[in-house]
Amino acid sequence: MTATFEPDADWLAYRENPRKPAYTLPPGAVDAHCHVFGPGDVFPYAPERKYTPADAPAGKLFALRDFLGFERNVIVQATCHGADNRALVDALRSGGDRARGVATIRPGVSRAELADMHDAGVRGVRFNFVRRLADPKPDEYYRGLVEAIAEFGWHIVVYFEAADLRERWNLFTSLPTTIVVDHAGRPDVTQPLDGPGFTLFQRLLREHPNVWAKLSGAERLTVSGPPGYDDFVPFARHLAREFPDRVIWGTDWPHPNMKSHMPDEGDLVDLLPRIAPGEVGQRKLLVDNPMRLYWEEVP
Ligand code: 0GY
Repeated sequence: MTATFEPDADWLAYRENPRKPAYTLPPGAVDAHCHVFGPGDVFPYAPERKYTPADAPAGKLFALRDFLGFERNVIVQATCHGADNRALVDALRSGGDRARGVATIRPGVSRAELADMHDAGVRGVRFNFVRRLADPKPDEYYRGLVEAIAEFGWHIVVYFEAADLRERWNLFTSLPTTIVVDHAGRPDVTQPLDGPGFTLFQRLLREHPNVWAKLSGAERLTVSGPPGYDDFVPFARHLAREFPDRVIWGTDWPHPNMKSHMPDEGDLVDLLPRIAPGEVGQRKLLVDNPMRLYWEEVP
């Protein structure tokens, strides 16, 4: 019997018809943060999930990629699939060399499973510290997983609330791989750039050259709202200017758990020339950096 799933009552579905962005993406641009959900009757959602989404299958993601003008995707395993990476691997295999992935793994994962995911295009694992999405674990839990992936040369993606950075500082600053922080470390955009939260996050990047930032999440972090997301842009622009070789960007399609509004990806893409003014910075953000991280061969 196949499982059927009803999305959460307050679930906002992605837009079927986003507008065409005014900004033309550079050739080879990578959408370096997006997800696939299900479809649930083929790839069931995890029993331990904290939300049930509407399906958002790979075919829709690749159609959006082409419509917006991206060349490639980095698909990040979403927490609603737990550590069952089958939907991700299926999407990666159908995306071919134009897709790479970030998986979720648990202790006990076998070498054969990791090798199969590597073959499909997985190049990293994600540690999620956001409590409404995943139950927190002690640091040792994550250190064990780091050992498991060492031979594959994968990096680690971390997702946390800005207020929790201090608590995990020792873990993050002792990991031996590249660390990519989701959604610019989730700054409080009502605070100034030199407020304590964002200052600590910048210190993480300044003192640790293996730490990168994803400049995504405008729609999640904004208070001022669409289409301009004017309060988020200065935070992303600051990071793009200070750390031009360690920033990447993604649409975050299909925008899980958005409650205030469902963004138009045309608006999100049109933030890019404001986040990274100038051709060189835009190429680094959208092409060179993600290509280095996800498409260069690792040992
Ligand atoms: C995101 C953000 C969220 C959800 C997830 O894996 C997930 O479920 O990452 C969120 O709710 O903030 O990056 O998609």
